[in-house]
Amino acid sequence: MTRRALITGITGQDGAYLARFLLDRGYELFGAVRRVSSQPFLRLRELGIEQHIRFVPFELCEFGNLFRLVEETQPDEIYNLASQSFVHTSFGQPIYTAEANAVGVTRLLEAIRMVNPRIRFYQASTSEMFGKAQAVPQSEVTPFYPRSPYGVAKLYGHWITVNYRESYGLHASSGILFNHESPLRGMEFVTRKVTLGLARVKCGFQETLELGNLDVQRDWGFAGDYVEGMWLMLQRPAASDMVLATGRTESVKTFVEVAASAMGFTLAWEGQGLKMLGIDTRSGRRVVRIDQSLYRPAEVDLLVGDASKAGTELGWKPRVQFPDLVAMMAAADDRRVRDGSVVF
Ligand code: NDP
Ligand code: GDR
Repeated sequence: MTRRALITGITGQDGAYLARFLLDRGYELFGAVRRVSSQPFLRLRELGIEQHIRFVPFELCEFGNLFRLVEETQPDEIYNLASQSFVHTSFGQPIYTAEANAVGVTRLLEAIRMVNPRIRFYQASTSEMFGKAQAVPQSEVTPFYPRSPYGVAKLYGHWITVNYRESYGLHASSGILFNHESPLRGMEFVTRKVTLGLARVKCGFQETLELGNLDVQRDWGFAGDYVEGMWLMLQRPAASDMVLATGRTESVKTFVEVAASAMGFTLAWEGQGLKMLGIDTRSGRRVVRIDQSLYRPAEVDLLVGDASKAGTELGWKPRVQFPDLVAMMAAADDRRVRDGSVVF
């Protein structure tokens, strides 16, 4: 029998890759989309799958809407990828972030409990819950210490998922995913900002690339690998929580260096702290500058995940390695900027 899935946040990076993954496995797919005035379907169009998805109106902050959505679509599986996902914005919009990322999860779980408690549920939890990391590397048993309104709200989303599993027996899993990137990554996140910015600097459309804290370290994987892990979690007989990560951490500075090299720059650093500059030694151009306003009120300095539970129980492991990920993103933005294709 054809399985039916509902993805919230289908217009985002992970939504696009997960949609393609599920369509390839024969799923009937509903994409929950909120009304926005801009073009929300660019990623799905880039993957050539827009026409295979049935779109349904959706807003995480409206219980009635969520209830009707679950009742009308009657899915076997729900993947809750929708959220206010930008950490920096959460400092400026902490209350909305909590409404969407914390209480929004409860609304969806309540709707599932009322409509059909047999629906399997995936919650998009995050390594940001580890924040000021209490152990290195971080695994399912590492204590949480979030450092932003985003991380705090997601931690509520994580625990309410655990709570509905334990209280009502829902098949509800929380995937604690470390950063995962791709050519479809939003432009506000640092990896994509770097690859797009450098491509624009290279073509003369932008003077310099302005960045915040370059010393922070992240465990960066490829989004296409991570959506498979989400699906595998829902195929298990019993729900549980799992870390997905590569186990390798790199600084933002290293990401910039590898991306610059892939774009044909020869980057050297001059100066210290806020005065640091990234110079292209061939042309003498100042390619990278530091902008203090891009620093966060509280930072997450080091994340590196231990995904051995997912390896053992799901047989999951990431395929794309860090240098290949950077090269993939750099090549995509270099091409997009050169041929003037749609940039999102
Ligand atoms: P994106 O920012 O690319 O996508 C977020 C999605 O959420 C978009 O489809 C957006 O819709 C939707 N959305 C935001 N607010 C609402 C709302 N109030 N009601 C309905 N829909 C809303 O995120 P990613 O694809 O990168 O991430 C997917 C999920 O995984 C997110 O929850 C994120 O927090 C989490 N996560 C991501 C990681 C990563 O490294 N990518 C790591 C760990 C967790 P619209 O297009 O209308 O803006
Ligand atoms: P993150 O991703 O906060 O880890 O959240 P982001 O790419 O925004 O930041 C990573 C690190 O880079 C530093 N940084 C900058 N960040 C941005 N965006 N822009 C800059 O100019 C810049 N300069 C330095 C940041 O300070 C930060 O330390 C992502 C999101 O996808 C979340 O939804 C998800 O939960 C986590 O990853 C895991």
